Amino acid sequence: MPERGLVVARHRRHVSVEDAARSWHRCGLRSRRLRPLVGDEVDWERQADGTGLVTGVAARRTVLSRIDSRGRREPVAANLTQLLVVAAPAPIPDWTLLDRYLVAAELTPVKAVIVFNKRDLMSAEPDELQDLRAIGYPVCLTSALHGDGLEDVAEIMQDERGAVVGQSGTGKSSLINALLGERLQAVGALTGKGAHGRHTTSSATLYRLANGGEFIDSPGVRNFAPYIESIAELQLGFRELSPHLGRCRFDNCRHLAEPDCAVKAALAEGTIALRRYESYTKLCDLVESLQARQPGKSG
Ligand SMILES: Nc1nc2c(ncn2[C@@H]2O[C@H](COP(=O)(O)OP(=O)(O)OP(=O)(O)O)[C@@H](O)[C@H]2O)c(=O)[nH]1
Ligand SMILES: [Mg+2]
Ligand SMILES: [Zn+2]
Repeated sequence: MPERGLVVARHRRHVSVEDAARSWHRCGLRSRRLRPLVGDEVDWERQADGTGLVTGVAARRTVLSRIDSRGRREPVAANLTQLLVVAAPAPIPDWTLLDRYLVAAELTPVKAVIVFNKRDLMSAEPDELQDLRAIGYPVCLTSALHGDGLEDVAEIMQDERGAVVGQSGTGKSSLINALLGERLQAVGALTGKGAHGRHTTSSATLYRLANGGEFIDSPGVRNFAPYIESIAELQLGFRELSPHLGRCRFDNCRHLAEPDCAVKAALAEGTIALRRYESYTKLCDLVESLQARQPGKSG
């Protein structure tokens, strides 16, 4: 009889599946067409040799995708509800990259939370964060170094399934370690004594908070470049554009140089932050260059 389980780690040729009693099982895949991701709910069967076999993957509520080396969409995690986007005063924030993660969150769709780490190095809150707060993104100020603000992060993760992402050097690993040390329990630790060890080679692993919060972590998830399919998608990724979409003279307005553009009008009025708009135009260029790499795709 198949059982329902949760994929908690993905390895090259097998996955680790958590059963209803929260034990982990090393599972092979019945067919090559099955591509379970961490966060997937799967049907699996116990085998005589003590391993398991995944026989089916349930429909996904969300799929977080990154761009692979050839510019194509590569799914990295399933059924997330939240993206924790980490930035810091140092290294100098790449706000366009941060916006790119926010776009990914809007499109997946999952909630986005901005974690501004290294607050011990911050003299005043940057205007960019104010602009993001103004359009409704929660911002947590933390110092992984001093353990400040971690409770806020844990609280915001309650009953969510997230991923910690962001620019290199912002302190994601430090934050994860601080959270794991204080409030989180590595799911893998439950079966550390088990037959298949601690999954140190996994490409992605699920960790669980005491408060029910979960997050998926792997080096490949933390620094990924989110996939954005088209300019149309990109527009939907900037939430402050939504009241203005459909009000431009041209239906296919990209809000760049077109006349009678409602977005440009809002920008002139100050309703849309210039920095966010500049991010939008930079990401337009990026999406167009990605499309140029994939003949046959347009839009
Ligand atoms: N001052 C200060 N330094 C911090 C803080 N958090 C992390 N750091 C330091 O920032 C550097 C980078 O931290 P990491 O945790 O490795 O950053 P990361 O985001 O995991 O970096 P990548 O793995 O390259 O993506 C390290 O030298 C940390 O000690 C903090 O809250 N305050
Ligand atoms: Mg790291
Ligand atoms: Zn327009």
